[in-house]
Amino acid sequence: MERTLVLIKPDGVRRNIIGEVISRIERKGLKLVAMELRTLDTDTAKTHYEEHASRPFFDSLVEFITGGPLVAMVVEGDRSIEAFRALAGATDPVTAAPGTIRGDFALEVQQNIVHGSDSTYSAEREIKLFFPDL
Ligand code: RTP
Ligand code: MG
Repeated sequence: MERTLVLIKPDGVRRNIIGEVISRIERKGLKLVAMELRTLDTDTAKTHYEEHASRPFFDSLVEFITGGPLVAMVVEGDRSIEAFRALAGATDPVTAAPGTIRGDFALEVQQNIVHGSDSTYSAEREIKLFFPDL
C-alpha cells in the first residue's frame, strides 16, 4: 500500500477547512494513518521544501508555512500519491480545476491550502521528516 505526506497548510487551518479537506480524503477511499496539528520550525520547513531552496519565493514560502499551525498527515491507499495530487489540483489555484481542493478554496499560488508528496522518493523523505517514529 502506498503512503503519501499531506499537509493542510496554515491558510487551510486559519480558514477552518480542516474537516472539509479530511472529508474529501476519506470520501475518496484513502486512509489516514497518522495526523498531527503543529507549527513548523524554520529548519524543518527549509528541509521540507529544500528542492525550492534556490527559487525566488523560497524565503516567503518558509515564512508562510511556519506562520501558524498546520495539519500533517500520512495518507495511505492504492496510488495515494497521485490520487491525493488529483484531489488537490494544480499548484496555481486560479487554473486548478473546480472540484479540486485548490480549485474550490484558493486564489493565490502560495496560499494553496494543501501539500501532497510528488513521488515515492519525496513521500518517503517527507514522512520520515514529519513522523520519524512511523
Ligand atoms: P506542494 O509541494 O506544496 O504540494 O505544491 P506543488 O507540488 O503543487 O508545487 P511546488 O512547485 O512544489 O511548490 C511548492 C509550494 O510553493 C508555493 N509556490 N509559490 N510564488 C510562487 O510563484 C510559488 N510557486 C509555488 C506554493 O505554496 C506551492 O504549493
Ligand atoms: Mg511540491
